[in-house]
Amino acid sequence: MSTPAHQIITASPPQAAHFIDGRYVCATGALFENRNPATGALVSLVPEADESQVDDAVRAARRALSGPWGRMSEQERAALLRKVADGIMRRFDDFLRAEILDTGKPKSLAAHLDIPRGAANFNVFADQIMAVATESFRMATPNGGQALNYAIRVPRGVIAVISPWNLPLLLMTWKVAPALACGNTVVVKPSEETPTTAMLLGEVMNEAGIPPGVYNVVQGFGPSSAGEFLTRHPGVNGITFTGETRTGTAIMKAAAEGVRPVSFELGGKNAALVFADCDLEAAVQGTLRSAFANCGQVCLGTERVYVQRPIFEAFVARLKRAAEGLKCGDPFDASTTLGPLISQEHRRKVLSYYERARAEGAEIVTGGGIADMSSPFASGSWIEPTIWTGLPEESVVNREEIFGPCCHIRPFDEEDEAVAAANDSPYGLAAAIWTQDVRRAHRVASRVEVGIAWVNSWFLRDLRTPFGGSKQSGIGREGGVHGLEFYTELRNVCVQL
Ligand code: NAD
Ligand code: 6OD
Repeated sequence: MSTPAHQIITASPPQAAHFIDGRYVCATGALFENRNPATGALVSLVPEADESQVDDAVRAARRALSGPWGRMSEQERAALLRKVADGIMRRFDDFLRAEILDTGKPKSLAAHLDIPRGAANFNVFADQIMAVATESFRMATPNGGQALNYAIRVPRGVIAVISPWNLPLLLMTWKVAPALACGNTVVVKPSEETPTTAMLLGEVMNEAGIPPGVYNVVQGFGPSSAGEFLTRHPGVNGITFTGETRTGTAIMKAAAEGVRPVSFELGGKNAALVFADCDLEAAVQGTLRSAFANCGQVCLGTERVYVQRPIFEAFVARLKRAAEGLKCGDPFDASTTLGPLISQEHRRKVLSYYERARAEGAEIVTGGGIADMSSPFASGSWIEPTIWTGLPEESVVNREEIFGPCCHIRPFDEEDEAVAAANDSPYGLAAAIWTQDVRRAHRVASRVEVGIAWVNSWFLRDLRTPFGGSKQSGIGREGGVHGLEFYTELRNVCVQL
């Protein structure tokens, strides 16, 4: 790749950059601010990719398809992916620090979830690709002979990966790892809120021996910026996206040009169904995590809790006490359990729902406002964990995804009523079912309209299982072998014997 005059190219990562064709590229054009949500302090000035840089990245990815990468066996690719996983673990502290500064999430969460999962994603898809089998059929031919049909899986080509800010490394590598395992090349557009770990991964890719152009990163925003330039680029063969349902609609329109396939993990308005026969303390602790982990910014999180009437009062009282025990504070302090929201803008959105809940007549069990923080956190986007009761099902707060540390709890009497309420949503991502009755657990799990039903647990992940959403929560399933449908194409070979 020649170096245009407006670009500075380096081998090791600066504070923020694109990663194109195996090198860091810092454009001297438009820059945007990346701020630490815990303090409001500037983390880095990030270059915003223009159309020509996105084009550079896509071209690099296309060239790499016909280079050494395109000729590698599954074994060779799997071995490289394991080295990437090792590289993430070797640089654990760098990734951890970057993720905490970009998101404000507590170290206790990032160190146990985000960074280890970043590495695990590469190991699991290295395993999976070694176990892929395809079908074959022997047939009689009209001339009395025989033919053998067998299918092979071929990479789709250049995959655009558009990722969100809530679990940046985890969700980006969840797409990059299967894409690479299947032999594709990628151009990643991380969220503008969290540009750093995708960039750091470039150096790990180089150290692991992933050929230049296989993994590329362009920084920027969505509409009229890097995200849109990438999804509209005719050199992209498929788009995998995690984010809001509304954004998915825009990306699907871009994908229609050129009839490109999409794989979408979108929003949710997830329900927990807590039956009177549950282990109450387990249900309370599970709901505490599902409603408030990552400051409520988990797509699988619970925002609607349905509790059977005999235990309603006890459940509300216990969840209130547990929520009030969450500790806001320095994200780098191991005892901190609640970080800030991702940005002031997102806080304004979440607070508008807090206002709306009041206007719609909610009883505020706890929270409802901004968390009071002292220096240096006073300028961060902190917010109180909030629990409501008493809202009608059709209230806006009970229907729209808020993506903050809040939930509404409503009593129910009969199982059918709880299932109907849980299913009364345009979304269908996840549900958590709390009961000790095995028959009820299986029955309800088969009736809730979601991609993932957890029984007596939440966000317990086996990466070999299908992951995705029903209704407006997604298109397709990834995880295990299920992503093969998106990341590869089946080619039938018919051999006259
Ligand atoms: P978002 O949709 O605003 O942004 C996600 C990404 O899309 C960002 O990189 C953004 O720059 C990019 N983007 C925005 N508009 C675009 C466009 N027109 N063209 C191309 N790219 C565009 O989502 P977010 O705010 O980053 O994340 C929160 C949302 O993501 C929530 O709705 C949450 O439920 C959802 N989410 C879903 C899952 C899942 O697995 N289902 C996982 C995590 C987050
Ligand atoms: O665990 C995963 O693989 C996954 N995609 C989780 C999504 C979490 C949403 O915020």
